[in-house]
Amino acid sequence: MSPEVLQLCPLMPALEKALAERFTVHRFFELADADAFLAENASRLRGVVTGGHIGIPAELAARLPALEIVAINGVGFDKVDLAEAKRRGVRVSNTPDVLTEDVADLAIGLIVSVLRQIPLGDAHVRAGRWPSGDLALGSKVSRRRYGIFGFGRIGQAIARRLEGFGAELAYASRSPVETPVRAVGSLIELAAWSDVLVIAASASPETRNVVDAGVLDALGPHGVLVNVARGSLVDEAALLDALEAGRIAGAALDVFADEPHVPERFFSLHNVVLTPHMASATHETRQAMADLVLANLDAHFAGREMPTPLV
Ligand code: 8YV
Repeated sequence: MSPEVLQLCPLMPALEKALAERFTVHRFFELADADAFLAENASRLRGVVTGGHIGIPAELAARLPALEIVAINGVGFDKVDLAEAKRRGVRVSNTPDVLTEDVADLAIGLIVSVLRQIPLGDAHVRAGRWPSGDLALGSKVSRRRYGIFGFGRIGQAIARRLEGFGAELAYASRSPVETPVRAVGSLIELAAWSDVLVIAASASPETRNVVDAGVLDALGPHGVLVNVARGSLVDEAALLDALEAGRIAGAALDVFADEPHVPERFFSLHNVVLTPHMASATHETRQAMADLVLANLDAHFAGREMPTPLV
C-alpha cells in the first residue's frame, strides 16, 4: 500500500490529485471524529501535508508516532515546532523562493489600494455614483518614505518594486543585510521615519505583537501600515484602536491574528483594505508551490535529499 499521509487543509485541486495518485490521503479537516480516526490510524500515518498558515498543532504531532515528514505548502514555518521535529527525527520542508514575487506584488497592490482608495472608488462606481466631491482624496504613492520591517527575500523584493515608485527606502531586520538600502536600528525608529510601514518579517516568539501601540503612535496620524507577513506580528486590538481614533491614517492587511476570524471592528473602517491571506494565491505560484511539495515528498519517500528541507 502507498504511504499514508494526513492532509490538514484544502489544497489546489491539481495538488490534491497528484497526492492521491502517490499516497493514501486522509483529509483531516473533513473528519467528523478526529479522535476516533487517530485512535485507529495514527500508527500508520507517515506524512503530513499542510499550509504555512496552519502548520501542525503540537498536540496532533505528538499523536503521530510514525510521522516522518511534514511538507508545508508555504514558506512560513511558524506553526511547526522545528526543534521538536529535529528531536524526533521528523523532516520538515517548505516552499521558499517560488512565492516571493507574488507576495511582493500583493504588497504593492495593497499599498496602492490603501493610499489611492481603490476599493472605495470601486464601491462608489458600483453604487451608481461618480465623484463630485463626495469621495475624499487619496494620498500619493510615489516618492514617499517606505520602511520595510523584515528584509529577507520578500522584504527585498518589495523594496525593488518600490524603487520604481521613486520611494525613499529604509529597513529594520533581525540580521544585517548586504544592501544599499538604509538600515534603521529599531522598529519604532523605522515607524517614526516611515510614511508607510510594510511588515515582511517572519513570525516567531520574538516578533509576536512587535507592532504595538508605541510603534503605531510612532508611525503617526499620516502613516499607513501594510502587513503581508503574519497577523501575529501586529497587536490587532492596538491597531484597531489606532485606526478608529485616527492615530494612524490607514492599514492594508492580508493576514490577521486569528485567521480566518477577522474582527468585525475592521469592517466599518473606510481607511483599511482587507484581503484573505492571498499573497501567494496565483495559478502560477500555487502550481510551483505544489510542484515543490510533491518534489519534497517524493524525495523523502525515495530516500533522497529533499530540494527544500527545513529540518
Ligand atoms: C499561503 C503562506 O497562503 O507561504 C506561506 O507561508 O502563508 C501562504 O503562502 C499558505 O501557506 C497556503 O497554504
